[in-house]
Amino acid sequence: MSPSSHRADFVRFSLEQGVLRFGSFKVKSGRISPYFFNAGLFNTGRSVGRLGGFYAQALVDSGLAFDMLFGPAYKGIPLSTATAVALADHPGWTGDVPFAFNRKEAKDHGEGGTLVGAPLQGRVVIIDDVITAGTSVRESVDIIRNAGAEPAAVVIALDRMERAGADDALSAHSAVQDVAATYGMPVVSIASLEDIMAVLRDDPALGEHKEAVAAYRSRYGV
Ligand code: OMP
Repeated sequence: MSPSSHRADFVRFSLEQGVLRFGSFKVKSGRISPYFFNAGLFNTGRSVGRLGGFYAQALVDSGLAFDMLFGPAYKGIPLSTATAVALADHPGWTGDVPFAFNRKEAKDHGEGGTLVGAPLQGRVVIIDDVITAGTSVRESVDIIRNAGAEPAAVVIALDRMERAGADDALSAHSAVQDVAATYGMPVVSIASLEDIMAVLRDDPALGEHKEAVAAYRSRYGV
């Protein structure tokens, strides 16, 4: 299957699961968005298993070389776990990929510390859902570097492709482009706003949302 059909399949899967919704949503930037992607709603065994397959496929298609995965707490924890499981079964990948994640609060007893899972080493791929301000990526990069490992890439589920900054001072770049430039590492997404728009164009049942999404994109899109 071609990468573009994986992207359309992922948009349809997210719609089926109620993860991608159309309407009116206030997002982290304060903008009112005509769509919202809530990865926390991939909340059954089958759906999170399939989601892991999409992340694994995006990683294999990217051709990136990496040694392990890191999932930032909290949402990145099931995402990185599901991706590692899916990679183990993926025909395009050989090996058994280690993964790690962080706790939000340090433990002072038992195993202690804030890191759980495999030791952070080598080229580490961060697995996250959406990048809006880049807060979670920044924290992950610090954790990985402090452990002496190398942040190698980020894989996200959806690239919203929107310009960073306030309405009266919009940046020329998106948060995703800023992350890639700041840390000198690729950001791979399973799907993007462009793929959502392609599905809206192809599916008459979704046609009513097309205009609002196109208007949002022309106002804020990169
Ligand atoms: P950063 O880690 O700062 O980039 O923030 C990511 C945030 O984006 C998440 O915590 C979500 O609340 C939010 N978000 C989505 O998950 N999906 C969307 O479609 C839009 C947003 C958002 O608020 O921009």
